[in-house]
Amino acid sequence: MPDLVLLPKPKTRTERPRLYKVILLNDDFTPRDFVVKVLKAVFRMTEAEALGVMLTAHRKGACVVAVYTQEVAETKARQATDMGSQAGYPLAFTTEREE
Ligand code: NFA
Repeated sequence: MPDLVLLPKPKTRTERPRLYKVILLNDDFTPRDFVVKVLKAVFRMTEAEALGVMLTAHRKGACVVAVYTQEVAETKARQATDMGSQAGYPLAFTTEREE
């Protein structure tokens, strides 16, 4: 019996996870400072970052907030949308798969 048998190295491929964008949608009712508060709380943004994202959504209709794996993106979009609902606002975040 040989002491050592060299086996072929298995060819594994580690695929990168698909990423999902969280998108903030503009509406006519949610106060600007409330949107900023939610962005800071859920997405750990600074005041300046949150203000920039809020203003872009306000002007253009929507703005990408951040990119995560599917589970994290969907959870954060739900948490942020829920904060608006709880306060009586139609604030909405959606997720979209990246190309
Ligand atoms: N358009 C809202 C307002 O003028 C602010 C807003 C910005 C709401 C971005 C939702 C998203 N009060």
